[in-house]
Amino acid sequence: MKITDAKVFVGGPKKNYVTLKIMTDQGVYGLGDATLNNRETLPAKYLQDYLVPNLIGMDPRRSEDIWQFFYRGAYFRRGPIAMAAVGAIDMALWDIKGKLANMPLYQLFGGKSRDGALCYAHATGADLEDLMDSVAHYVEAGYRAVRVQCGIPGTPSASYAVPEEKGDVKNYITDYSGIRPKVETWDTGKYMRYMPGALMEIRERFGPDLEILHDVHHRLTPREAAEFAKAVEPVGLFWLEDPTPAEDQAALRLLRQHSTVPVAIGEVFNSIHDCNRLIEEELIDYIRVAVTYAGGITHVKRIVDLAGLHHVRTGFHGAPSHSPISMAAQAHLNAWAPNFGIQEYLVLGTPDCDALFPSEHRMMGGMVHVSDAPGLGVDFDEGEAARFEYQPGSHPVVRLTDGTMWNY
Ligand code: CS2
Ligand code: MG
Repeated sequence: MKITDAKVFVGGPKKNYVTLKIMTDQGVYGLGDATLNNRETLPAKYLQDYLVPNLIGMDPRRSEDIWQFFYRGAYFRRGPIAMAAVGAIDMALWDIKGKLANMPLYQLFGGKSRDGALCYAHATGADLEDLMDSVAHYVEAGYRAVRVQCGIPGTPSASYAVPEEKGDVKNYITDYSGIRPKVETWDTGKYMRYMPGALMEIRERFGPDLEILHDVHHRLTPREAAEFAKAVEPVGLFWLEDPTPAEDQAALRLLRQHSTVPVAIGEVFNSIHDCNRLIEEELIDYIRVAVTYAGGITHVKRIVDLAGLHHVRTGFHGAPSHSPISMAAQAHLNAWAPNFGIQEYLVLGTPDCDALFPSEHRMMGGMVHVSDAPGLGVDFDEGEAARFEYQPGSHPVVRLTDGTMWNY
């Protein structure tokens, strides 16, 4: 069996998805997602110029050897661009494998460990009352877990994932009005003084059963993170996400010494080497990698197994950054993983997106129910894809109140 061709598409509704389609001499094809928010053309070029020409003629069933060929074969390896490209190939090869076996992928991993996978939505508010309305909306829609982000009084512009106007939704972080980023302001002191009380008010309003998550988006130093974690402990968070910059694996030691708040980190990690110490030292409770830019199913499965040895559960990244293809790959991993924790889930549900990526994966009662179709269980409509083209966009950048650049 041989790979005969592979095509890369960039574009999508309100989003630049990078989609890989691998064709074979037996008519079976596989799909992969190489989307890398705001840098979408780069994994596409890496695929087109370097990986796809090598892929033609290979046996698609040898997914492990192909992964090793592209990983070990690159002297300058790893990083989000290369790992997104390798990850897309890997997903597509698993899709082909499942179709050849006539089984959904979760069966090839070891079968289902659960019927539905708990997921969380993003509630956002320009201020706390606005955020309460947003939380209520998701609770009414059946979600049992909600990530909460709100504006900080006295901070001059919206901060991470917070809408500028009351009632607006801030799920899509990218601004497609151009390549130059908007500037957001961050004030650590105001945030640290305001947010613990705000989180407590949400807990009091919605009661003990709602799972509440909060994302700091890498903005605190280790000492500040330890103080913040201690302050939010009475809220009973499901997790505190990215309290410190992700580059520093030792940063969480101080937080661990001062607080028992569950910690989640890893959405920007690209390999097991970015998180092995965090996992082995049991400095985190949830690992947030995404199959997209952490090297696909083959590599993420290794991370999940390492995590399982150390009581670390999964909480895969599922921002609208990912296409329904990698969300499908994660749905299969979530159905199987003995150490599944939760899934961030925002991607399904817009009619344009569903038409571009038809699938039977279903969200019901705040849980994702995996499709039983062979392979990934998601398709890609090339006719629909022709309606969209690449649109340059940018995340905001962050400055402190005196103008100093800070972590987005
Ligand atoms: C976020 C992301 O979902 C999350 O937890 O941290 O939305 C992140 O900001 C984006 O993926 C950046 O592209
Ligand atoms: Mg995050």
